[in-house]
Formats: sequence, structure tokens, C-alpha cells
Amino acid sequence: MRLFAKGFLIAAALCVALFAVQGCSQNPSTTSTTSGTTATTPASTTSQPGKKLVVGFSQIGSESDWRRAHTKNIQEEAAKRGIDLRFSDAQQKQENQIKAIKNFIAQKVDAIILAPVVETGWEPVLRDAQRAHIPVILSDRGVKVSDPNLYVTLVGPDFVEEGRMAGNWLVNKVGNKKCNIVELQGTAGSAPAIDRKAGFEQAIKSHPNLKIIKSQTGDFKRVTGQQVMDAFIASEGKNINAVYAHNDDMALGAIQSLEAAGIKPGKDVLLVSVDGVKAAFEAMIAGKLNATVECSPLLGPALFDACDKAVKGIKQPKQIPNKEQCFDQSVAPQTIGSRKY
Ligand code: GYE
Repeated sequence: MRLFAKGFLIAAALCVALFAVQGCSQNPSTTSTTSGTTATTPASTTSQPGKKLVVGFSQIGSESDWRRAHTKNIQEEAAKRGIDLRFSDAQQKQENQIKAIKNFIAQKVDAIILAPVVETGWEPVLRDAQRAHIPVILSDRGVKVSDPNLYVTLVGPDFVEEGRMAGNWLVNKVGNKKCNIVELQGTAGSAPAIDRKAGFEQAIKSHPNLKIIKSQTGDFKRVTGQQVMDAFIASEGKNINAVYAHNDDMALGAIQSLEAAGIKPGKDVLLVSVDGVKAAFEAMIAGKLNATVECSPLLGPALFDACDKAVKGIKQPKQIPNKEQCFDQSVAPQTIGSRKY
């Protein structure tokens, strides 16, 4: 009897030790921004050692440098962690994203990462995933749903704050001078387009010398940004003092448009945008873009940490943000070397 009890104790101690080791190795890069209770939640079968985590990733498309860096980062991080990533490019269409999610459900993936092109219209397919007990983690953009339990968490920044930072930069730059602004909006109905507009408007609200005189979508793309800017110049001409673009690609398109019209970007017309991609830093160094608000696309590690936790049933906050800042021409030369996207 005594021998049996001793044996049992040793076995139990071994189990505890093994569990502790596994717990560390399965979760190698938990970010400081995530929080949750770990102690009592049982691990699901999908988190067993040796079994590859299968994650479906519904990407919007490849509309911008930001998006391409985002895809690359997620694919590289999946490879690093030995995750079986099923990648689907929706070419900007929500219907393709819905199809992709249905496919992932049929494949019985462990988790789904969704970068939703627009905010609305997701309820039915998210309900399908919920019924199949597949957790959905949102990347960068938010959705509007009546039931917050339809997704686990949103790994992404505060777009309103980004818009505010861009607006504050312009307010400081122009001081008391009159400033007619044209706005190049992101994809209609997308969270960053809606929120970056709102944040910017908040920042300029109490400064009547700054006014948005034209605002139209350029779909987050360089060529569309250029075309819309051509139209702005055709109707407003020299009336334009500044361009606010919801992303760098559209600002870069606007720069080409201004130059073609014989207007000096960065000098005759100020330009401020969002993302902080390498090409924006190059444009700042060339004196053509004045400022950009950083929005990091390097979300892979935080997204897969969130997937890991979700399959283990660990509670997570509803949003996992990342820290951002505004860069202008004065810091671009010494900063460009350390930019990672
Ligand atoms: O700013 C833009 C991209 O959702 C944060 O999408 C993302 C935005 C990013 O196309 O360049």
C-alpha cells in the first residue's frame, strides 16, 4: 500500500513538472498587451504537443504596401511557429471573404484570422463559425456586430487616434494660416476609413482656419489616390493647401498627381498620411511628404498568441492594440534605417 502511494506521488509530481514545461514552450512569445487568466482553463486537444495548429487567414487583398507587409509578416510568423496556415486573398471583396470563412469551417480549422474589408455584414458567417466552435480573431479592422461574442478579440490599433494625430500635426504646422484640405478616404465602409476621418475631424474642429473642402474615397490604393487627386486639382486648383490621405499609398499617388500639375508636393501643398511604410519615409526625405502616422502591420506574433489562447479557452481583452506615433520630415533621415516595413 505504502509503496503504491509513494509511486502515485512521484507520478503526480512528474505530471505537474511536465505540464509546466509544456505551458512555457507552447506560448513562446506572449505579448505584454495581452492579458487573461491562465490557471484554471483546460487545454483543448488542438493545443497538444505534436499537433500542428491549423489557422485559416482571410486577407483583404494586396491594396497597399501596408497590406503586403502584413501578409508577409503573418506568413513568416506562421512558418516560425510551425503553424499550418491556410491563406486566402479576397481581392477586396467581402463576398470572397465570406466564402473563405465557410471553407475554413468546412476544413475544421482550429482558428480563423479575419481582416474584414468593411465593418458590416459579418453576422451570419460569424455565427456559422461560432456554431462550429471555431474562434475568430480579427486583424487590424473592426466589425459592427450585435453580439460581441461573435469574435474573440481584435488585434489592431485605434484608428480614431491615428486620425487625431494626423489632424493635430496639421493644426500645429499651419498655425493661424488658412488651410483648405482635401481628404483621400480609405475603402468606403471600412473601419480605418470611418475612424481616421472621425479622428481627424475632431482634431481640426476647434480651428476654423482648417477646412476640408473635398473628400472622396481612393480605396487605399496608389493609382486610385492619384486619380481622385487629379479630379480634386481639376476642380479646386490652387485652392488646395493640404492633403490628408488615410494611407501612405494614396498620399504617394497624390504626390504624382500634384507633380504632374506642376504643383510642388510638401511645399506648395502639405501632405499628411497614415501607415509609416518605407516609401513614405523615402518621400519625406525627398521633401514631398510632410508627415505620416505609424500603423504597424507587424501583427503576426500578437495574432497567433491570440489564436493560441483562444483554442485553449483563455479569456482575452476585446482589443489588443499596438503603440504608434507620428513621424515628420525632421526625423525621417535618422529613422528610415530602423523601419521594419
Ligand atoms: O492603413 C491601409 C490598408 O486596415 C490598417 O488597410 C489597415 C489599412 C492600412 O490597406 O494601408
